[in-house]
Amino acid sequence: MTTKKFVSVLSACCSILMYSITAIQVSAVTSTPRFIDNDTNVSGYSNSRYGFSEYMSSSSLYYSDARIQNSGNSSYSYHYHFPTVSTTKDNISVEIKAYLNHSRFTDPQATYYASVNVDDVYYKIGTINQNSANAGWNYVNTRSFNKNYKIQGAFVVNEAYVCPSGNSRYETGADAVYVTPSY
Ligand SMILES: [Ca+2]
Repeated sequence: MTTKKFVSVLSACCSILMYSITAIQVSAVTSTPRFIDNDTNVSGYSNSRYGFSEYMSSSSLYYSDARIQNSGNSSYSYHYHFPTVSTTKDNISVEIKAYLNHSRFTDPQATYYASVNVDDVYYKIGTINQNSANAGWNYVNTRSFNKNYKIQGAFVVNEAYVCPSGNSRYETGADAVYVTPSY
């Protein structure tokens, strides 16, 4: 191969490489974190609940407050509503983090759910042992959803909630959460 030809091939390879990099940048993932606290206007979003009637205050809690419920009834739930994150892309993942920092939060299997479309169905994102959790922010889990979960051609994420495990020897805490849809 002559030097001229080699330069020409090299140049073509560079062009393909640059094109590939551009293509990767175009398909970059968009992450939209939503922060929601309980009961306060600190996050600007709203809450609703079944059970979780006890309101607690402590300096260790996020914004000094939380809600708590005996873990015996797994049909109770504490809900975090937030502005809709929507996409028509064919895949989405939802990550949940929970702020846990109180000795009464002992549920070994607190379960976190999120909505992913306009239907009234919520999907389990993950569980966490609130008793052994770090004092502060804890990663719960990330779950991915394929296009079969889309309704009316879109993913629509605007709510998450936490449920007790069902074991009445413990208590489930509901303090601040981060819900991050990525697509
Ligand atoms: Ca709080």
